[in-house]
Amino acid sequence: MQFDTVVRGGTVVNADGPARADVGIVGERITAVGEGLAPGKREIDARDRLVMPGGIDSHCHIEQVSSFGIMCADDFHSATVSAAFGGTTTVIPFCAQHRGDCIPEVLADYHRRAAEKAVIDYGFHLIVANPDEQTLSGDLPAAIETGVRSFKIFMTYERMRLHDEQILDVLMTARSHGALVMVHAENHGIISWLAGRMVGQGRVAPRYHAICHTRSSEAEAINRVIALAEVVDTPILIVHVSTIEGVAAIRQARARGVKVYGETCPQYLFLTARDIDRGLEGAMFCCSPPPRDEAAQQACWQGLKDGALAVYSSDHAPYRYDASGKLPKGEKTSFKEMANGVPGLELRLPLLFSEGVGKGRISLGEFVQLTATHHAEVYGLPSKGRIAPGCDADIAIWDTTRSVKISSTALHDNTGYTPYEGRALTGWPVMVLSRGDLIIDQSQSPSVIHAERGRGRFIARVRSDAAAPAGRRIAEVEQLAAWGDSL
Ligand code: DUC
Ligand code: ZN
Ligand code: ZN
Repeated sequence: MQFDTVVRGGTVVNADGPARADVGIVGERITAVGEGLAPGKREIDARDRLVMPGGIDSHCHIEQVSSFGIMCADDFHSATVSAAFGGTTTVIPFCAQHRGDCIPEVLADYHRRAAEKAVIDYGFHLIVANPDEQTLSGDLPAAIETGVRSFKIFMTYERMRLHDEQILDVLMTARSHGALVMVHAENHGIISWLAGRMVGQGRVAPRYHAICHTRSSEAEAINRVIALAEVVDTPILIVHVSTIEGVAAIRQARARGVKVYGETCPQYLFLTARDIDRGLEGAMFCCSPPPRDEAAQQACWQGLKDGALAVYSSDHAPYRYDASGKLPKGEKTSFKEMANGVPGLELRLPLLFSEGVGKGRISLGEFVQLTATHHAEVYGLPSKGRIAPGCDADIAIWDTTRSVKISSTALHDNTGYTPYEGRALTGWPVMVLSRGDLIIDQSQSPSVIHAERGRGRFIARVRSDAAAPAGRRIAEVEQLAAWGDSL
């Protein structure tokens, strides 16, 4: 069979490491990987380049209203264009239920907006803020049936947080229907009590945001939700882990057989609380949890190396540094009023490549695992995250020698700033293919995008092994079972 495209002469990198190979593509799929493939109708020269799976960003907020009621700065077009320029070919943003929202309407609304605008493929997680009977026994199982196989729940944020009994309810529903629960784990009481005191004392600058979101608040919440998950033997994924204690808690639980996965993000590897400590402009670095210190960065790198942290996502939550986002009350905005979040879709991979692979902290195979393959495995995307026959031809071709000085003016999201302004990175995704289409070409200047609005497709995700119970019950529950009771 003649190939439509052959990516020729490059070094293909999968989770198990690099190998010299050509990649043959027919239609939207990879059909062959090997040396000396027959000519294709189109040939892409990948000599001296790395040929890697396009990134999967399994944690990003797109065209979403936050719990503070603020619409983020990117819609499905600007966000997915930005992702593609950064080498990402699949995103899994959130459909957000706010209290009082009807889940089928929420899902239909996000589907409609994404279908009109996305330029790369996407799945959805569902944020669950109101786990009532209708949600638990009707809406969540129905959402799972449509391929929305993960929920995010919050242990903090006044308008989103669930208490422990509600968390157990959501876990049981996920267990019964094969979905994965993602958890924003921070202790609400610690944060809100400290914030109340700070504001009462007139301490309202962004730096107090980092002070109130203590390390202990993350550690307590991670340990508590692991305990809850253990009671009902239901896998969980802790998102945006930022602390030494958080990484350690996940590692320890995994060592005793609990199915708990961890995620970290660029802001916890490349920023610290000092970035927030620069007056009002610190708002541009405020996210929850906040960046910490160098020791916490080291712990996150170590977690990525040893498996305590399985995935590296952006938590892209773009808010402009103006009244529409970070500063609803202008210069008088207190840290409690500003939108939480930092942009990161476009720079997620270049930052990890340059600082991780380039500085010898991780191998090429680990880079692919953390940015693509593990996301596909954990979230049930069997056709994504690998360069192998049968997989979608979602490919990023990297020039490992290209040096780039980061400037927000060269980025494609709508945030208007980047927390990484001025940094020098080495290594850049110069060509990006999505289901066989060459959608981004940055191999020459000016760079070109060939991606129509709406070409991205919704991917219904499958039940993943990661979401299956470990088959392990803690002693107290075993005792219940022995008495003939069940959960
Ligand atoms: N924290 C979140 O939980 N979500 C969006 C951004 C942030 O900082
Ligand atoms: Zn969160
Ligand atoms: Zn988030």
